[in-house]
Amino acid sequence: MKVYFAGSIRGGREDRQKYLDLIEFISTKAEVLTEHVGSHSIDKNGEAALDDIAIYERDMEWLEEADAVIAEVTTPSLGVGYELGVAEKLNKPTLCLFNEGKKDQTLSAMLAGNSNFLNYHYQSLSQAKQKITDFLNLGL
Ligand code: 6IA
Repeated sequence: MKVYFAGSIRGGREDRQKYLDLIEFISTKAEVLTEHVGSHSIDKNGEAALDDIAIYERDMEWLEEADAVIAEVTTPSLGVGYELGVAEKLNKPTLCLFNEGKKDQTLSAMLAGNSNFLNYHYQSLSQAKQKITDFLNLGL
């Protein structure tokens, strides 16, 4: 099974360690196509091994190839929102994880009100991981 993991890059990297932790967890159960999202070498301004056109084209190919999408959506990101819109149109089973411990963030109505996504509000990473396990076991 192939999973497309989405998380903020230019939207802000403050949750990067969470992305890394979740990606490592998902990797024990499935192939994660987008491991770089948790990478320490990609900061908000970038590592520019690929130009933006190549990044966009490669990510869209991976999204088409994916069996499922898991997005950490606490830090708002245009790129993650775009990927989620494409995932919806491609009918990919999609889990959106939102950290409700972050009181300064509120989930966009475009996700919160969208019944095509499985939206899950977590308080601890262990809750998020349990949801991922359920999603990968039951959601596909
Ligand atoms: O708008 P954002 O940058 O926050 O969008 C983040 C989302 O777009 C992630 O879920 C990625 O799948 C995708 N994405 C954005 N930038 C990249 C990237 N390198 N490599 C792969 N996927 C990306 C960007 C490095 C850059 C800062 C020079």
